[in-house]
This record gives sequence, structure tokens and C-alpha cells, in this order.
Amino acid sequence: MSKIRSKWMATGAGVALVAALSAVAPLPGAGTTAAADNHPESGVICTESTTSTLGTASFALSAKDGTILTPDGNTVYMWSYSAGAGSFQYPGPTLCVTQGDEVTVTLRNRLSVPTSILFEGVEGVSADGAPASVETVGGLVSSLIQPVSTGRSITYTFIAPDPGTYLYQSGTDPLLQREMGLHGALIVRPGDFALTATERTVYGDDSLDFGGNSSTSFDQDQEYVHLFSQVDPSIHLLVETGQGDKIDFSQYRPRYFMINGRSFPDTIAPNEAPWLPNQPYGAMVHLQAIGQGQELPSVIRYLNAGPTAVPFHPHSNSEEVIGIDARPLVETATPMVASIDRFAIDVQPGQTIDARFSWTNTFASTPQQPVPDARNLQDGGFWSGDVLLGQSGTKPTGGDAFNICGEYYHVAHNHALYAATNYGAAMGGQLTLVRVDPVSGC
Ligand SMILES: [Cu+2]
Repeated sequence: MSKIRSKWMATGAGVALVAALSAVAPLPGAGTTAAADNHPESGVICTESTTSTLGTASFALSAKDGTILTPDGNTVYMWSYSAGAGSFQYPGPTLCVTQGDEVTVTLRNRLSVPTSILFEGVEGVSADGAPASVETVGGLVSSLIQPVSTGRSITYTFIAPDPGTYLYQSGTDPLLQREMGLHGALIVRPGDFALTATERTVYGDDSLDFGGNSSTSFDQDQEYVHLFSQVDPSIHLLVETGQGDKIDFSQYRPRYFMINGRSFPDTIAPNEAPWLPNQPYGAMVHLQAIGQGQELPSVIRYLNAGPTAVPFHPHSNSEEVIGIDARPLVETATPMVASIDRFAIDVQPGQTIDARFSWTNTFASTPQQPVPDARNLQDGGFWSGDVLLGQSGTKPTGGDAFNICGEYYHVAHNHALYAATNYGAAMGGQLTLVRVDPVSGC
């Protein structure tokens, strides 16, 4: 079990990368505990049900407008879902439920236009008690599910479906409303989610019958969401200034690209960073090598709320894709796991992908493997002092080191490189870091 959430990387790679970029938000001082409400500084923040009755889950959401910050100092007008009467946040709250729960989501519309919530891939949804159905105006579909008008509330109900990751987003005037930011993540957990005190599963391995192999298990502290979205700020400005009639999607040109509502380098700031008051969700993956501080893989739940595919690429190590659209990859005849190792997690619009990530200290696990020749090594600012990545050693005398404890960082980013930018400036957008702490912790 890893316990590596103690300290924000205030003097770590973030500072160096940030310094190399552009005008950015301030970083906290060393040892600052930025996360509020006792949430971890990285990893998923679940919005829990407002009721504690077993077998039910209730949520109150408000659709409202607000603004987000971008790393180049811009401000973008957005629409999003917020929890209850809470302040504006983007993206919408991550809703966590258990398979079989009777789920109730009450949406209050504080926008000036009708809106709705479509739970992608969830069947048997009711809206104010009636089966979900499309709404048409003049023979044209105006909403993919019953909408709610300004100032009113609507209640959507459904039984929590198979375990996995689901996207929820507006079903009303979807081209515009999804661009404006009306989306969030729904996580459905299996009944045996907490397999042991430290082990969780994505899909409920008992029901998958892998013959005892627990193939979708992960470390209890190692659950992440990467929700992708993008913004064309010119459209948002037209909406903000009441010129919606001038919007021309044939001229659509996204300029900001987000993971969990933030663009790099804000993606690596902690959850609930006070200088990003409306963007509570960080996107840095923070782990340890398997067998060296962490025993089970991490899980990353990818969702694409944008209109184009995101070929997301983690450097240095592939990820194990275990399910797509909340469907585990299994070969049922044997039965056996049919997961796929990927260096590009290709997330299509509207799709979700669940992947496990493990960092293995290759040298340490195969001691017969020779350490690289010193002539092939170069000390850098993030040098841990030890060629066995995942360990820290003695750093060169007089050398600069930007990391704080021998930890190191891999980039992970959208390989469509135009989307790894902030308004055209490279090294931004849908880019984040995977941080690996040494066995000794940090
Ligand atoms: Cu790269």
C-alpha cells in the first residue's frame, strides 16, 4: 500500500517546467498542504451520495455559468454542473456509485437556456418518472433526453449499470452545450469494489470468473480520472456577450485543451489548489514502483468529452487497457483476461477507457541486467542519484537538483501535438506528469 500523498511537489519538477514555460499561476511553498476537505492531493475526488441509505445514491446538481483560468493568464466563460448549491466548478462533479444502486440525480437549471443530463451508455433512465426520450421541435431533435427549463428542476433516475467509467454530459443542443463545458464522470463500482483493505477492483473480478486471477485490481490509493475536453474561446466569448447567433461552428478552432478542466502546467497542481478555485481536479499520477512502496497497479479512467479523438501517450511505460466503455476486455470462453498493452490510449469522442499502470524498476527486478555504462548516462536536474529508477542515491556534488527526494517524472500527453498547447504555445494543454517516488517515500 502506498502512502505518498504527504507533500505537494512544491520544489519539484513543477517549478522547473513552469519556469521554462510562461506566465503561470503561483505555486505554493514547500510543504504546503493545498488540498481542502482532507481530499488527497492527487487522484480521484468522488462526490458521494447525499443519502446514506444502502442501495441508493442521490445527487443534486446545478447547471450554471462561471469562469476558469488558463495557464497563459486568460479567463474563459464556461457552463458546467456543480454539486448542489456549491460554487461553480469545471468539469462537473465525479459521481461515484455502486452497481445496482437506485441512482437519483436532480438537476437544477441556473442557465438561461434549457439543458439536461445524458448518461452515456446507461439504459433505463427516467426523467421525472417518464422513460427517457428525445425531444423534437418542428420535427428536429432538440434534446436527446427530456430537458429542464431555466429556473426549474428535473430528476433523472436509473439503476447503476455494470461497473466501469461513464461520461455524463448535456443532451440538449449538444454541439454548443458540450463545447461550453457541460460534462463530468460517473464511476460505477462493483459490489466487491473493496476486495480487501488495500485492494480495489474496477469491474468486480469475482463476477468475471478469471479462475482466481484478480485482473482488474488496483491499489486503494491509486485511482485517477483523466477527462479530456477542449475550448474554442471565441465561441465562449460570443455566448458570454449574448451574441450566440453569431456562432459559426464551421470556423471552430479550439485553443485550450484540458485534462480534468485544466491545461498543463495547471494539470500537475494538486486537487483543490486554492489558485484554481473553479477547477478542483488535478491530473498528476503519483505512484511508486511495484514492489518498492506499491504492490498493486494504479488505475486511470479516461473519458473524452471533446469532439475529436485523443491519442493519449504515456512516456516510458505502456498502460494495460482493461476495458472500453465500461466493458471489461475478457475472452469469456476460457475465461481469460484480454487486456491490451498500449503506449497510445486512443480515446474516441464520447468513449471511456479504463487502464492500469504499473511502474516496474526494471534493473532492480532483474539484477543480472547490467547497469548502463556511465558514458551513456548524464546527470540532470531531475537525477535521482541512482540508475535504479525508483531509488534515490547520492547526487553529484555541486549539481543542481529540482526534485525533492529522488523522485522522477514522465510526461504523458495527447500525441496530437496541437492539443499539447495553450493558445498555440507548446508544452501545455492535454499534458501531465507521472510522478514516481523512490521506495523510501518522499
Ligand atoms: Cu511525448
